[in-house]
Amino acid sequence: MKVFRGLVWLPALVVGCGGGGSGSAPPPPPPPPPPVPVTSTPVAEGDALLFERDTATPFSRSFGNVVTQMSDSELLSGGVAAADVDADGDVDFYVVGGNQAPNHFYRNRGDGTFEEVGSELGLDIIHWGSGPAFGDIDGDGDLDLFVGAVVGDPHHVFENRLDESEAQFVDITETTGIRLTSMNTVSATFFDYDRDGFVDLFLTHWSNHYDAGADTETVWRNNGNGTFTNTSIETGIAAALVEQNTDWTFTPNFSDIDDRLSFVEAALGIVERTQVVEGLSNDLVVLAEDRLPSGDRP
Ligand SMILES: [Ca+2]
Ligand SMILES: [Ca+2]
Ligand SMILES: [Ca+2]
Ligand SMILES: [Ca+2]
Repeated sequence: MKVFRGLVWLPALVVGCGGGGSGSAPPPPPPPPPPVPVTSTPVAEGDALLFERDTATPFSRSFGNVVTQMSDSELLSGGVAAADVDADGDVDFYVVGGNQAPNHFYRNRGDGTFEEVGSELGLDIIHWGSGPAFGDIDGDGDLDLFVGAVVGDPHHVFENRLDESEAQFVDITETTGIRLTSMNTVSATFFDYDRDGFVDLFLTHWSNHYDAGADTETVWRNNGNGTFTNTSIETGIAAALVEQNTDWTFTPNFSDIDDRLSFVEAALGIVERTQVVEGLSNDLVVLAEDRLPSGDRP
């Protein structure tokens, strides 16, 4: 078993020096302290920083790949969502990618091993899948699933009915109202931006081209009845994205960066910029962005 050892970096210590006597000229500043050499320290077996490659975990995903050339968009296919989907106390994985083999669901047995049960759970779809995300869409306490896709392949929304008679996930895409014209849906995340108790869906559509005023299909408000409404324009997100005619968004994330209790922020990762967006009631407002000058944008 190969063991990857972490490196411990010792930060340089800067020691402040006082000085100066009353009534006399201040002494010259002390010379800078000699640099402390940066060293690496092997981490001992059993140390908390130790990571191991678990070769015993059956995570192999092999299939005959007949694709000889892939477009830039097809290269974006893939992704993993991790969550305790069956609520047994350990994290399971849903693995997406390529159209050569079904997506896989790896159920964590709790003993360090996993079993692939994608077919059993109804999640063994084949498509140019991407950006899976778990979220409790219907608020019944279990995690449902959104799976994106690229190059115009269909996305999917699954309701978790593991505790019901179906004992699997059920594809509810048609009834959700989520209709996408974007060719690429690269990644997704759930977040209750309007704080109505139901998680809303945020999608990123890398490489889609837009005209002014276009709908970017980014924000989907959960109506609480199994359907979603596209609120990309009314929230201001669409206007922020179409400014440069091309949607370069991927990896949407949310965090409360300023500890203001009634506000939340969304950071949309974009190739040449990161936006911080503030959510207030039904409105999303761009607070700040770190980006290249317009002349340097692609
Ligand atoms: Ca589990
Ligand atoms: Ca649910
Ligand atoms: Ca359910
Ligand atoms: Ca909501």
